Amino acid sequence: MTLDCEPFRERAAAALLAARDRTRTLTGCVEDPDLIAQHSPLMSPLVWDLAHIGNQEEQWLLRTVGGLDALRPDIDSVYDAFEHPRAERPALPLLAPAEARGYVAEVRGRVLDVLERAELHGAPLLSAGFAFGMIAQHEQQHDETMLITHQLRAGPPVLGAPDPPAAPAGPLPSEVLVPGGPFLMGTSTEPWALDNERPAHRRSVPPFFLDATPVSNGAYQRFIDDGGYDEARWWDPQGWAQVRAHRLRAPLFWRREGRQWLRRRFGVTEPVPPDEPVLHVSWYEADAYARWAGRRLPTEAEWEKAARHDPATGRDRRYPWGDADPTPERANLGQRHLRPAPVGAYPEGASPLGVHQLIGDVWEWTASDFLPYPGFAAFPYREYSEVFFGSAHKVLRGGSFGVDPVACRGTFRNWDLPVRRQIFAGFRTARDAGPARDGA
Ligand code: AVJ
Ligand code: FE
Repeated sequence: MTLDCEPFRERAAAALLAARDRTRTLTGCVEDPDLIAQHSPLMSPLVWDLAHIGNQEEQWLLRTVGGLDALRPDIDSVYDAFEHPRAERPALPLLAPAEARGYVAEVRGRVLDVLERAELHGAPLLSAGFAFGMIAQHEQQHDETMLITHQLRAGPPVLGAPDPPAAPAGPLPSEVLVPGGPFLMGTSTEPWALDNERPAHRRSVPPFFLDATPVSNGAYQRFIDDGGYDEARWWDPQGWAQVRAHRLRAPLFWRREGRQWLRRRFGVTEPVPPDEPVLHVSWYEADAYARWAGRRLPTEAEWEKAARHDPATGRDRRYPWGDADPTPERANLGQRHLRPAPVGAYPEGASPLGVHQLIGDVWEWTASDFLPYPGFAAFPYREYSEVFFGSAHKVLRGGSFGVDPVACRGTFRNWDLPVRRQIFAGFRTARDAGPARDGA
């Protein structure tokens, strides 16, 4: 069978271009000193991310796929994320901003030549343009990382975006019953799915209730007002230790002024909007809130079943709304807005059962550790997923306003340490639907 490469070639070129436009926005909106500076020990200097994007692209698309000689083998080690933790990166001999820009542009020019003549079938690395899709996703992931750096950066705002849509009038049910039984988790067919999303496999979950929307700031504030941060009983012991060590009282970037909570968002301070999904909470804060509410975090399998399974047809789809790609009407993705939308603002993105905003707005912490699926095979490199498997990292699902659609789908798995608060993470809660709790 001859596969038609052309649609994939076009899709790959468009995805690489979109990523680069965004990288240019994120690195072009500040002066050079702000690119070199480290705005938080948690993050790299922006200019490290920039050249790292180019270096990964060079290694995979020019050397491995294109079979070309290395352009800058001398900088591989500087931009190897495993050799140098983020806190140490400012001290490395980094390319200066102008050099870094020249480097990524030169790599990209050659990559487009490689893409022009590549056969996008056969070898798994090239099949459906996978390697190009992987590199576009990698750049977009670093774009989200750079957006986090911007959020941590002090000073006046440099990024702008229109407000997201408002929520339509009328309340939503607070929770939705997801019937128990099997579904297909993960994928073996999504062309650009990364190794940890594979392979598709049957899973069964007991019936459960899931929040119809992410937990809002208003709801989270009730936990704060009820003394949530003062009572050990709501907290995982490690989370309680973090609360005590850092005297946590509220999500990151929140500040109390008199009776009001304010928060800083990309250089602007504003009252905390009660109807927006809560953002910048750790897994421990999400877990504590859920326990306080008499609930729990959903498992990763529960989240994916709610996001992909259509009980009416028994099919498992790519997104809550079906198989079609995300649009601005369905989900808040891609830094189109610089904040999550109010809960309920994306009725067109809801699942058949009426679960809203599973995709976009905020990454959602799940109860689950980041583990391989049965039949997992590292591809194309162990350092993307495999070295992170284990109990240290918790899985996040669904994607934030800061992730591009190319790196977000019903099967996509993100992960981070449970103490992390600077990422664009919120959560929703669940409860068992066993007969004992029915109607409780
Ligand atoms: C999947 C988002 C956790 O940013 O550390 C970027 C993605 N991997 N470069 C990260 C990634 C290599 C990764 N996350
Ligand atoms: Fe990377």
